[in-house]
Amino acid sequence: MPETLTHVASGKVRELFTIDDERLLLLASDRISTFDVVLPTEIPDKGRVLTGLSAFWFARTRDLCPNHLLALRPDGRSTECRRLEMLQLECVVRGYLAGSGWKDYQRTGATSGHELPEGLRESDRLPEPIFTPSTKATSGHDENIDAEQAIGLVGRERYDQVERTALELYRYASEHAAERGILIADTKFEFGLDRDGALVLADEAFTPDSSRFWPADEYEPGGTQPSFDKQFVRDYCESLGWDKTPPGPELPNDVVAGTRARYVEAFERLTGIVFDDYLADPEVVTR
Ligand code: Q0N
Repeated sequence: MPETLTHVASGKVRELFTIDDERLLLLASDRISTFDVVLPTEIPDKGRVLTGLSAFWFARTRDLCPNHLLALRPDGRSTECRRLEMLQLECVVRGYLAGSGWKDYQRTGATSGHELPEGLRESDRLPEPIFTPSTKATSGHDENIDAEQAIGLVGRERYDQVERTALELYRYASEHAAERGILIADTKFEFGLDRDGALVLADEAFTPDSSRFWPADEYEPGGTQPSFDKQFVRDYCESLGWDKTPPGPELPNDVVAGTRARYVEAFERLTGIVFDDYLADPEVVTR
């Protein structure tokens, strides 16, 4: 008999279902978004790449922080997760100055209350990684907030624990990735609490959808950097002169194939595992 699952939440490219009182099923689709718009064309195996990468990082960071992953299903794109009480905070760590961090800095010289040195250029590496929490926007963009505002949402002790944990996770993964030619410019985590009030890493971890991945060999601060995974899609969309409002354009086969190859390349570089071996047995990433 097929399972009957109740839908609990949808993101742009992922969905969450209830399995029972304690477990959720997180399903990663092959949909891709660019300029905040989900495109009508899918990237084959993108959901499997992201699921495998998350499971890889969860397995390797268990000692830094427990996580919600209970089981990786044989399809390679769905995972059973512990149901948690989620913290109402987007936990962002930045090692480089990009996106909203760069925008904040240009306006104010700071981001999320971190005063930064003068004269930084777009995409510069920061003197040290910083924790820049934001609100969970129900519509539109998350808004960067400072420590005081974040403490108002989760309390001081929890804030200190989340900041410390997020920075440790980022240091571990960014060093691992940099040794393999990928810069993790920034990354977003979601944390929850289990029944005992223990902090648990949830959602996805260090995927190209939750992070900015840059090819290290093309890194050139002083402007925007090419995206490791989505650059072909962005370039193609720019070439059309599309106004970046929905609906997005269909992607031609060569852009789909090139983009799929980049996702697979990120997976293989970061995990050291051949992607076909993951497809044959997803558990290889957790061993
Ligand atoms: C949860 N989100 C974020 C689309 C929606 N382990 C968990 N327990 C309870 N709630 C959540 C999780 C997780 N992960 C996370 N919403 C609920 C929104 N996204 C997540 C991906 O799917």
